[in-house]
Amino acid sequence: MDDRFKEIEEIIKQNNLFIITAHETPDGDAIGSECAMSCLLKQLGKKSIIINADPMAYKYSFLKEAEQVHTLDEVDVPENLSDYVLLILDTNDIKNIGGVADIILPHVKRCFILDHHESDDEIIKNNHIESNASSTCEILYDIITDMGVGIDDDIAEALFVGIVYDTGSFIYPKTTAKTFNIAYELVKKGVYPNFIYSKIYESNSISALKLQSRILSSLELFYEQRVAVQTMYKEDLEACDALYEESDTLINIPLKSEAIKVSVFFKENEEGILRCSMRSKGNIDVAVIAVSYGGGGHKTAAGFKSKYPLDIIKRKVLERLSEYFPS
Ligand SMILES: [Mn+2]
Repeated sequence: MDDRFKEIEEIIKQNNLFIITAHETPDGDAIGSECAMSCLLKQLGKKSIIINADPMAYKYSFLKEAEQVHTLDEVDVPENLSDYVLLILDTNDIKNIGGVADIILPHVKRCFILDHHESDDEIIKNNHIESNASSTCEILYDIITDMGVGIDDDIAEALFVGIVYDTGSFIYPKTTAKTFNIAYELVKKGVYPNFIYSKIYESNSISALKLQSRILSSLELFYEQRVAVQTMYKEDLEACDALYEESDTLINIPLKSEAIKVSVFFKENEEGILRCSMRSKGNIDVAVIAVSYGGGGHKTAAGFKSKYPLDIIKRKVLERLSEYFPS
């Protein structure tokens, strides 16, 4: 048994009822780790429910365990919440779990976070956070194997989805030899990478294609074409008949240009709530900006929910970035 996993493994062994959740607008790593965790608990004879604040993107519905993924507004939240342990995956920021923070978290007997984002010491001490891991699924692979539970087809596919998604198909900075080693083990178990690729990257709707065209046309360039800003209003979603979660990879497009060092995406959801997402290349730390507005993330990928209207927050973020681009 690996000492690093002592606490999470004891929590799993000593309890029987679990609610699994992850961050809002759950991505491939959030869904993959939730599904794999659900399979792990099932194999150990435990009962669990996956409950998220936001709906899952359709593209993940091929995962067998995805039928266990529920949203807060369509699930019957158990009445005996004080008998449940809440496992929070792929975020260590409680603000990021949406309504689960108000409706479930205050009433459960215990909460435990399993994550790979940067965090403060207090949270790291009481939970399991490995900020050098490529993905939550990478950590979960170690836990599942450490617990001696077999990696079946459903677990293998779920973990592979999370790793592929969070490493940008094995190219982002936290991709290591270990990441490839886990992928190798999962492929040996029968995961077919091209099948996963087609499910994640070639299964978008026509609405998503129209949304991409519309959002790309909102592109503005600043600081001698080194900072890209894209904007999405809720009216854009309506006009394309698209879902908010279908916009999640559009922020990566500007970074394909060599000159672009920072990509900023201001996006309103269907309710008009404005979020700012940022991605950077090189030595530009966008997490610092996100944290100062109550958000979080990594050095090269971070975001926050804006309390300000678009024109004001856009000016503030561009001002913050000016230190990297002196004129
Ligand atoms: Mn992740």
